[in-house]
Amino acid sequence: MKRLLNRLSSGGPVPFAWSGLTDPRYLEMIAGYAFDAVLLDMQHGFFDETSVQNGIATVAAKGKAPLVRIPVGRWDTASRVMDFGALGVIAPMINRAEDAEAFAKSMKYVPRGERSFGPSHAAATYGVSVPDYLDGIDGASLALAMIETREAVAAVDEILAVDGIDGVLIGPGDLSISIRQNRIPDAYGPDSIDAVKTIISAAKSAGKRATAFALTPEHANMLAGLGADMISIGIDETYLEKGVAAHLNELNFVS
Ligand code: 3PY
Ligand code: MG
Repeated sequence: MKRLLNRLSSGGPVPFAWSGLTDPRYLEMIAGYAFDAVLLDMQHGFFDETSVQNGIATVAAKGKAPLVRIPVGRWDTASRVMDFGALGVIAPMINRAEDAEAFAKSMKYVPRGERSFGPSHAAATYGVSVPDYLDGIDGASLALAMIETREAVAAVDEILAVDGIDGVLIGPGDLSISIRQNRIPDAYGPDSIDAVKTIISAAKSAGKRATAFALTPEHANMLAGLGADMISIGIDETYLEKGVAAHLNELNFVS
């Protein structure tokens, strides 16, 4: 558990995978690539309570850190996926300090929070004793608040100031939708890039984690240049698309 958590806080930008597909063999393969963590998406992906439990076990068994994005406002699910062995939780649409406080409370044990006691399975997942799990988890697990609206950018300093919030995660699609008031996203486009820079520097000033979602390698490289600490790269559709296209492109009988 310590080794996986250390990898998440290692110096350079940490690359992680983003998946909404629940098939265990698929997750096993994704976790086999050079990602340090795999995020299982319960907001827009297909993960439900049973498949997220299995997915966490699959990712952890491959020696990678399981992260989970919960649905909006589901603090019960945040605690529950931690009990299943998640090492970090991403909460979407955190728009004000009160949202961040409720989220942080569900993630951390007393005295920092109100996470209810039930760590046996999480401890067993990593082969550590319950006291060791309790000693290590609050300081090292990641409670990441997604900043993806204009309102959230305005409140980012207060959100970052909440004890138990370990950092922010930029959702560039929704952020651009909120800033442009246009339902077609323009991730990292000209209208929202200043907000992205504001979020990253706010996290740096707070001494907390600046993390972000990137669909393309270009955006991931750009975020690394801006100093992001953890960057997701691609989603299931792009992983498959690139692989399938590479196969077909090499055939001399398919145009
Ligand atoms: C966004 O870009 O809005 C996200 O939530 C990333 O999945
Ligand atoms: Mg979003």
